[in-house]
Amino acid sequence: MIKITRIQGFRGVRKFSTTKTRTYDHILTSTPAEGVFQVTLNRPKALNALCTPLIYELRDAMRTADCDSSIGAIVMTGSERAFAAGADIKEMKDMTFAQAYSQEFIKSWSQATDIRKPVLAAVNGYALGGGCELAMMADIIYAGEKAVFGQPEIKLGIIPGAGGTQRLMRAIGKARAMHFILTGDTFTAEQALAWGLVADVYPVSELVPATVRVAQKIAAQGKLAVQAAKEAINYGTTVGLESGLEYERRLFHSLFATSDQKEGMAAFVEKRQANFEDK
Ligand code: DAK
Repeated sequence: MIKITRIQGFRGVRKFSTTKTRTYDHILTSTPAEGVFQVTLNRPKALNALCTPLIYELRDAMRTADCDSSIGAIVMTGSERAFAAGADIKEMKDMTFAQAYSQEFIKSWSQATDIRKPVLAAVNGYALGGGCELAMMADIIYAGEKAVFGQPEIKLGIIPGAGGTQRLMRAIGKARAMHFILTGDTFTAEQALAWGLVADVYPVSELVPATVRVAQKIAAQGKLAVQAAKEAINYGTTVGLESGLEYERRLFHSLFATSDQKEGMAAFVEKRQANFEDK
């Protein structure tokens, strides 16, 4: 059951929160700052291995936050030891082709992150296999300095199946992606930063607060412009430059139909803070 609460939104605008006040078995949810929703993977004994029920919970929480007008950005994190050590090997070890194919095994993962609001992954510890793939589904990854990334599926007789071959290659280049996917070797936060997979690296205990601060900064912008920027960047990762530029231009034009554009530019001219109303 969805609890509708009227809350004081940021910049004095009244917002409706539809975020479910429900508890989950494998994730924790919270609102650590104004406009920020946080999902914490919480299967500590299994290093946050991504079993199917966890993925369904993640999908439910993320979608609920996506529909909540008081939320402007989402932080996805795990524990200091593990963001997630991959898909749950114990769950899938006896799976047959027929089961995987008929149930569209793993498809619900991308549904979990296929949302309009920015998702920021805060990665401490292991982000392996499906854990690395889940982080790469986010819009920005920040890492703790002891984070360990990798796609070790080759050692299990399989290959990455939730975007690893495609997203890692786009993020760090073909030669490095080939190396790590074909050997199963892992790489460090420092390497991930140097190669552009992560946006920044923080001391372990500072990672989540720092990520929440960025999320809060994003949440304080107009949601329509944030959504358009995310859409344009993501569209650009799937098409050539000309199509990407055209798409960006159309979205840019469309924002002149919003009150937020009028407000943002008026605020600049009047030397005051903009009061975006997301319309
Ligand atoms: N699944 C299940 N349990 C896991 C797990 C995992 N991925 N990773 C760790 N655990 C469990 C361990 O079994 C252990 O449980 P107990 O034995 O105590 O019951 C507990 O977590 C602690 O792990 P360790 O004792 O191993 O801890 P260590 O510190 O010694 O080692 C480690 C940490 C992360 C290096 C190690 O646990 C490890 O190598 N884990 C597996 C990493 C891995 O191979 N990940 C990739 C999984 S395969 C698909 C799409 C996608 C995928 C599959 C199919 N299709 C489209 C069909 C994705 C596949 C994957 O992600």
